[in-house]
Amino acid sequence: MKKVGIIMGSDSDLPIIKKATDTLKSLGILFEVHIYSAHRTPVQAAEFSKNARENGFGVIIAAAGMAAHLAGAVAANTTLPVIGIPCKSSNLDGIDALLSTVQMPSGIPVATVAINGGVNAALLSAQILAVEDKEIAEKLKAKRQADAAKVLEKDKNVLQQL
Ligand code: RP5
Repeated sequence: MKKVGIIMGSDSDLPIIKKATDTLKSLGILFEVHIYSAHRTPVQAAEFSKNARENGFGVIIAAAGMAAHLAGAVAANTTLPVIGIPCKSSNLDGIDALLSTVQMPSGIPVATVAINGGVNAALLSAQILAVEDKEIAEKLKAKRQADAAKVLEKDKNVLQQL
């Protein structure tokens, strides 16, 4: 099974990454996590990205806040799919990171999830791996069915709450 590489720009992004790793664990997907910053440790971020494919990764999640250039910098150094998580870590409530992450110029794409979207970043990475991995595809299908069942249960009970 290919692994998911997870990079965050700072340990202050950890609560968002935890949502992603919990989701990947629930699906039995292997991952590796690093704190590599595009501006504080750019060499390590680039080296990880350049070697990611030969090191067994199938997709990379990159989470950063403020002037968030980590996902783009990672994507510049690999042709693996890169998912950017814009993190809310400034007075601008994550809008700064959202625009920085999503507005990649043509040629180097970053698939951007919602601000602090750790769960969806993990699910999207699972869906990318599931293109070639039937076991992951089955687990994703089962999760959707379980999630739908929970909503239908709430639907049954909603009237009693009003
Ligand atoms: C970004 O700047 C990080 O991804 C983090 O979201 C933000 C603030 O970093 P710290 O000053 O908390 O280390 O590089």
